[in-house]
Amino acid sequence: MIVPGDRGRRGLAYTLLTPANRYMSRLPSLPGAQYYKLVTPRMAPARFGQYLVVAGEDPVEWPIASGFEHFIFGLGGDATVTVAGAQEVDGGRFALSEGGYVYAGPAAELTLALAVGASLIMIKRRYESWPGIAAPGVVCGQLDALEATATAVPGLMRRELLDPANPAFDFNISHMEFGPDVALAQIEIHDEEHGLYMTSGGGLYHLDGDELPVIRDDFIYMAPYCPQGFRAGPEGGSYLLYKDVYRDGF
Ligand code: UGY
Ligand code: MN
Repeated sequence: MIVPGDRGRRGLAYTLLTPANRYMSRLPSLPGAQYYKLVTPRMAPARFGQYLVVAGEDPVEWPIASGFEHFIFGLGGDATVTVAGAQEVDGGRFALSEGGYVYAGPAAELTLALAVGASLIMIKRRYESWPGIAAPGVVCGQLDALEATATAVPGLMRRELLDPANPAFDFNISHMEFGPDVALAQIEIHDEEHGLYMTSGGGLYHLDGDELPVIRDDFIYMAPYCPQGFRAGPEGGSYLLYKDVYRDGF
């Protein structure tokens, strides 16, 4: 029987969470907002949290204490991230609208202000240090302003929101952009985990032997070693991809 939410799946190595499967959670700091946990470390073995936050009928201000690194990506509407002590832009105030993003390292104290109509993705992770390398500070940017670079697959471009050449980062965020019917070159099986948010179009995702249709606003968690592949549909597709990097898996 077809019911809302029938595309959602929980496999041994992945979850597919569609908008129809989401079920709202609450946080004391976000009265009236919609707060969805897309994945957290309770979904073993995930080592990060990824959340969808949608403002409610009133603006909210959310003070976030230091101790974790955060990545915030604007999906729509207006939000402001203030990082205490960060002077990179306008005294540490970063305006976030669609496609805007902020990374703040584990020492940062943030305040996230959501205007009515704002929606965003947040990623939270305990920073994994590496000897001789200082933790990153603050990075901000705009997806459209980043150069899209070609990959070995014709028709597949990617934009890197955090510098993939900088080993201070223990994760990267890439925007993967597939032309019509373009596919990843292989079924990948690797140690790194993924949080994937579809930003446009759709296609067929191969996840641990299952072939599942995915569309905009779907979320996928892929555990380490989850076999994975993607072929975009006739309109192409794109997704925002979290991947842990530069650490040895312990
Ligand atoms: O970089 C990656 O691991 C990427 N190719 N994986 C993915 O898109 N599922
Ligand atoms: Mn991968």
